[in-house]
Amino acid sequence: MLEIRLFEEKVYELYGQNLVPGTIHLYAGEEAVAVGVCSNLRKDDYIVSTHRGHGHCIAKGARLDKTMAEILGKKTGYCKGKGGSMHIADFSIGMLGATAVVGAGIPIATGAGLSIKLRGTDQVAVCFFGDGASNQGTFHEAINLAAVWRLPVVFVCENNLYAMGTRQSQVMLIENVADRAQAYGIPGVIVDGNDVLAVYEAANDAVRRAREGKGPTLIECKTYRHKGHSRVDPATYRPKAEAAEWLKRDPIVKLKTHLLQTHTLSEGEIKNIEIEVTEAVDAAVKFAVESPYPAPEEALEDVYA
Ligand SMILES: Cc1ncc(C[n+]2csc(CCOP(=O)(O)OP(=O)(O)O)c2C)c(N)n1
Ligand SMILES: [Mg+2]
Repeated sequence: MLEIRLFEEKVYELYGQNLVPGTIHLYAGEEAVAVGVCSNLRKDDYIVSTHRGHGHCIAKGARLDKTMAEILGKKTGYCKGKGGSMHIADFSIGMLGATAVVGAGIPIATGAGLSIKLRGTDQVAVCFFGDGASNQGTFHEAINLAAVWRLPVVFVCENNLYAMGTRQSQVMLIENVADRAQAYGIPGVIVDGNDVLAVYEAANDAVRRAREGKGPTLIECKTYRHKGHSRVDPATYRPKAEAAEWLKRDPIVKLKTHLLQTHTLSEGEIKNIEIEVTEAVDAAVKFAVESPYPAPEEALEDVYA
């Protein structure tokens, strides 16, 4: 979680230095979702991400340096610098891709689930998406098919209360996205998305069910993004008291407190983790900044297979 947090802080800094082409959507504040879920996955399991995907990549085992290089549009990035922040994919770790099209990843996860079933393996496909995406037609179609065919898919809704500047209550008359699971006859689970251990437990049950051939689960993680929707959005549409309340529930502080209180880790051990992670992120930034851009004549390479 700390790797993701410090990575995102660097992305924000580099964006301010005009080193990031396009836009960015930071995952800071939502780290417990990606980490709690992906800690249950094997390398050969699949995930499908969103426009807010850096944290999903890192949690699934992507390298920090190649991820940062891709975000900076460098040749050494996961997609040779031609995808950028919203198009990072690495099939070798089961990261099927981020997508800029809201809701588009949900049927891709169902497709991955169908592929697993047809090949007869015990892999699992996990789909991350937002509260906003849950109002797209793709959500309903893809979950219904996955339910009917009992596909090994875990649908993970990251409900951060907003879709850009639109509050969930303006576009949904229900409070819980998980309640929609009933309509497809699958379990719907609500979990504190800022509590990594709670997310881990919920995902553990869902992944086991999927591997055992019992079909999909919809998990709704209640969370909050620390920054605005994208770029330098100051998020003035969010009530100050609401933001302050959620900032107090920082998932990293929450876990740190738990680890100290249970004497799982000492202050010194936590400090060492912080130093180690800071160095790893700094090294990734150095690698990315110093890497070359792809040459103009490479523009059409890899476009057609
Ligand atoms: C099909 C589609 N419609 C609209 C947009 C513009 N758009 C980009 S992100 C976003 C909000 C998505 O909200 P949510 O699914 O809750 O994810 P979050 O950004 O909160 O993580 C919208 C409307 C888009 N990229 N694609
Ligand atoms: Mg949202």
